[in-house]
Formats: sequence, structure tokens, C-alpha cells
Amino acid sequence: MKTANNTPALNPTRLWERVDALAQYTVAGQPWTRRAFSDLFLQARAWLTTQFEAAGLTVHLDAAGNLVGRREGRNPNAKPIVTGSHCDTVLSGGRFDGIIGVLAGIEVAHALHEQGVILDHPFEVIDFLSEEPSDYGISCVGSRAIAGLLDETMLNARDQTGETLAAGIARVGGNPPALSMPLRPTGSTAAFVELHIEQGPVLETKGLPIGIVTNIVGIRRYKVMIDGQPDHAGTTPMNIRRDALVGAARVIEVVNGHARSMLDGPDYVVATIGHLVLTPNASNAVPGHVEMMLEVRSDSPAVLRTFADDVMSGVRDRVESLGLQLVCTQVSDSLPTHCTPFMVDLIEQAATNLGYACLRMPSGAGHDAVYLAKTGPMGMIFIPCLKGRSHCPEEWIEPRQLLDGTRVLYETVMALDRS
Ligand code: HGY
Ligand code: MN
Ligand code: MN
Ligand code: MN
Repeated sequence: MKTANNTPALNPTRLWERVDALAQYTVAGQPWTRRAFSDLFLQARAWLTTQFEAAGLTVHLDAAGNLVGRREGRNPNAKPIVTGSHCDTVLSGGRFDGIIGVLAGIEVAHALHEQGVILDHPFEVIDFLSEEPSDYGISCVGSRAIAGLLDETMLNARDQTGETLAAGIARVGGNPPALSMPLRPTGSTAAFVELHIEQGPVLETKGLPIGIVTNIVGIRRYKVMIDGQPDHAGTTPMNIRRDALVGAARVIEVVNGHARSMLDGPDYVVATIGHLVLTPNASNAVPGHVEMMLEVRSDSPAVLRTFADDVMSGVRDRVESLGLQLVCTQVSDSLPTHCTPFMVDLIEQAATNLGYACLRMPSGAGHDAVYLAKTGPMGMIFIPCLKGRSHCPEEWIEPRQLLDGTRVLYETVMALDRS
């Protein structure tokens, strides 16, 4: 099962070739973009299916549109050991965020298949649908559904074409009516472990090859709408304008200032307005309407609960004094999540057994693992990425780093199977 130098029979060349192959499914001229629910995403899914099958996995789509590869174990009553992540990207994102968790899972399955190793537990590799915030405004669509947390409001959310999330899920092969219940109830998995790039600078700065995640931030997302009045930019005097973008600028300034004011506090707090749609968006028209997305992340439930209200109550007068209307509506919520302590220990042991120095650390990024934690024990493995950059075309890792992470994933799966 292991080659001479104590390395499982993983095939780093095949693994990296899959990274390159999957990266080709990107919007021409907009590397690297593969938005969930898009035709390109479906083409990538079709390719992934062939790779799952080549790795000896039987493949099916679950009711939430997650692509599930499964390898049966010796014990038909044993709960599955599950790994996976997501192959969708943000706009002009990277080639590794989420993707390496799916491809490393396939490589572990492929090595088991080639070695004829039958585990005690079933082993599953999942490509979760739409981990990134989708055009419907909802992130972690497939993993939320697994936990039974994709509610009616979310399923009825519409994208800019007017399609509902439920219709989108059906279009990619899911079955929305089956989503009123958790697809995987609490206790239905033996364990879930996800390999992911750190998307931050800590491991690279410390020169460490492996991170073991201790906890994952909670994320709250809000739609902020500012209504003013579109007018001619040349003939409307400054004192009677109702310029929605000026109001948006005041909100953005207060969001940023409020999060900065917590920099030296006890909690991890970041807040971002990264998506903004301006109407009519013409150089010679006074902006009439702004719709933007606010996201707040923290390891403190109290901060998540109060941040947006504190900001809006603090800025409302200054926006409404411009003759504008300000409406802030919560769109989604994920609580801060702790990785299962024995999983943290087990991953650390696996990495140490392989000779890797490693670091226990929090995740400022959200992950599907947050929702898989509802189904059973959960752990995450981090590898460094270049300058900690992610959600941008500069995202990069070296083949060696991917192999390091995949070896730790393999050892973790084997240790879970023995436990
Ligand atoms: O946004 C996140 O935290 C993740 O990278 N999708
Ligand atoms: Mn991401
Ligand atoms: Mn990700
Ligand atoms: Mn067991």
C-alpha cells in the first residue's frame, strides 16, 4: 500500500494534470472564471464525472446538485468517510480555491483503486454545488442543503435573469422538493475532512507546509439597497440631487471604519462590500439606485449579530439627509464553527507521521466544511498559497505543496478508517 519511502502510491503527475485540465474550463479572456450553474460549470462537471469514474468511484448527483463519487467499503453498515470541496470559482478567481480539495479526493480514491485497497468504511468524494456566493446571492448551496439549511427564502432567491435558486438547482440535475429535509442527517457520516488552500499568508510566512484548521469564521451577508432619483447630470443642480451613489459611499466608509475599529479587539472581524450594482450606471446620469452586498465575518456570534445593525443605525441619518432611502436585508448566515477536536489531533498526527511541521490555525475563509460539520466530525487541512493571495488570477501553489496536502489527506482517511 505504501511505496518504499513511506509515501502512499499517489500519482503527483496525474494530480497536477487534472489541475491543468480543470483550469481549461474557464470563461475565455477572464481567467479564472467558472461560475456555478453556468454551461461552463456543467461542462467541467461532465469532465469531473469521467475522472471520478477513472478513479473507481461510482457517481451520482444528489438532490442538491452535489456531484458524489463513492467507493464501497468492507462493512456495509459503516458510515462513509467523506472528503471534497468545490470546483466553482468567483469571477476572475483562481485555479486552486476549492478545486484542489476535489482533485485531491479523486487522487486518494484513485490510489486506493490502483492498490486494490478496500477500506472498512465507504469513502466518498463530493464536489459541492456553488460554494462561492452564487448569482442568487447564496453561497454553499449544496453543502447547506446537505445540512438541511437551504430554506424557502433562499430557494426563492432570484438571479439577475429572474431565475430562482430552486430552478437553478433543478437545471443542474438536483431535485428541490427533496430539500426540505437534511440530505445527510446528523450522525450520518463517520467524518468529513477537506483539503483547501489557506487563502492567507500565515503558512507561507512561517515556512510551514501544512495547517490544521481549528475553527472557521461565521459569515453574515446582507443586501443593501439605496434608493435616490436618476436625473440628468448636466442640468440637475447639486443641492436638489438625490444621488444614491453618494449615499452608498457613506455606508461603505462606515462599514470599513467600524471593522477597522475592532482590529485590536478580542475578536476576529472583517467586513467587505465587494459587489455593487449601480442604476442607470451612465456617466451623464445622476445615480438613482444602488444595490450592494455587505458581508461580515467573525469568530464571535455577538459581533455577527450586531455589526450590520450598528453600522446602519450609525449611518442612516447621513444617508436619509440626502433624500435617499436605505434598506438592509439579511441574505444568509453561517455561524462560527469549531473543527472536531479529535479530528484536529488526528490530522496533526497524520501530518507529523509523514514528517511535516504543521500549525493549528483558524480559517478566515468560509468552507463547505461548516455545513458538513452538522453531519458528523469535521476537520480541514490547509496548504500555503503564493503570498496568501486568493480570489484573484494570481492565486498559485506549487505541485509539491499539493502533493504534501494530498499525502496528509490520504493518511487522515486511512487513520479514520482504522479508528
Ligand atoms: O469566501 C470564502 O470565504 C470562500 O473562499 N468561498
Ligand atoms: Mn472561495
Ligand atoms: Mn473555497
Ligand atoms: Mn471504523
